[in-house]
Amino acid sequence: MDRERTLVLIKPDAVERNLVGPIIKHFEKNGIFVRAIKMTKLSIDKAKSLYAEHEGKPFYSDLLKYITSGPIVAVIIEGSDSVKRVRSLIGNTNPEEAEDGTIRRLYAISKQKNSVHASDSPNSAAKELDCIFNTRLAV
Ligand code: 3AN
Repeated sequence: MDRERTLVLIKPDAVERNLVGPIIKHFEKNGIFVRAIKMTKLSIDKAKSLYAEHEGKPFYSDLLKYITSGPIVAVIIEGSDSVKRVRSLIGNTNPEEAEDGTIRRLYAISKQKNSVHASDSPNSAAKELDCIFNTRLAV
């Protein structure tokens, strides 16, 4: 699909360390197109909806605390095969296992403070974009 959309979140650890510019630049220099951007702070309800699949896991409550701890930057990406391309640019969840040159390898601190989120399928992208940007109504 030519204009496939996906969601990227630049997480609190990266916003706090002034990494919004470098992360967006990393996408753009790899041919990824930004369609919309907003800075926001996730409510606990939105965080629960975003991370519903992790409910019950040992790191779940820390994850909710962390992702709601400060501002994030939410980005709509649009372009051919964007879900896969963006996932490959961000790298493995664990920065120590992420390939050289990926965003998480370059900037992430830990598995939890791993600087960026990106939707893992077109289906999750649709749900997550709606959760953060109300895309059923706008954009
Ligand atoms: P990804 O973001 O690479 O798709 P998921 O969906 O497995 O990874 O995990 C969602 C988020 O939960 C991660 N980005 C990370 O912040 C957190 N997380 C995942 N696994 C762990 C873990 N073992 N310990 C702490 N946090 C974790």
